[in-house]
Amino acid sequence: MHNGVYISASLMCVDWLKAGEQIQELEESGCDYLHLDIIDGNFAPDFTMGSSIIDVFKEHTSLVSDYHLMVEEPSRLFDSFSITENNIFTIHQECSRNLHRDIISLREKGARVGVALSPGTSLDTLEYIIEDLDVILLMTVNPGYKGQPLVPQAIKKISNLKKIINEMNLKTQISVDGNVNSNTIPEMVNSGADILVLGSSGLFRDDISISDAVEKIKSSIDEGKK
Ligand code: S6P
Ligand code: MG
Repeated sequence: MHNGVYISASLMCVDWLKAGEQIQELEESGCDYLHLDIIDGNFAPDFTMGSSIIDVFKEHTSLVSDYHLMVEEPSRLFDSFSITENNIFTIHQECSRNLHRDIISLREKGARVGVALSPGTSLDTLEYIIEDLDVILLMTVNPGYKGQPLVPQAIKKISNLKKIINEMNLKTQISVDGNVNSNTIPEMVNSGADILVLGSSGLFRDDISISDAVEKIKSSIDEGKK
């Protein structure tokens, strides 16, 4: 955690041929979470990784798992993942036919429960479940790929959600995912983001090392907190 903000590194943006080294660098640089994107080729295009790959990484890192399931009817997969204490497990509002039931099942498994909203989904859809959530993940790009441009309206959504959380006196954290980097972090943090999901634009870059990128991220967080 840096200045009250958590850094979650998106595994789908790692250089797979150097994955071990890069994960060690993430740990040494002070990242908090390993963000695990699971995509089913249906709710969102393409595929990423399944439990067998994820479990290998889990065994070899001290970073806490931050699951992000972009799959239809996610409850089909709850038993496939080895959820351990303090793991964040996030499912999409748009994907679950019985969202409240899914939230309760995840809590029974010991997860910190998250619900994600795609850019086009209104905050109103959370009205009757918000009190049951530890994390709300706001997608700031459309689910599916790394390297996409920011959906600009998503910034306003962060501050609107923060207002609701404060008015209801909740401890729910706001996570932001998509095009999170030095250009966007100050405004995201200033609007109320608590967890930053870092991918190709902010953390896994060709021009600077992971540790230099983390330093840049930390100073962008400080700028947003001023
Ligand atoms: C996208 C996924 C994300 C990406 C991350 C990419 O569907 O949920 O977690 O991995 O957003 O970051 P960037 O900086 O390439 O947009
Ligand atoms: Mg994600």
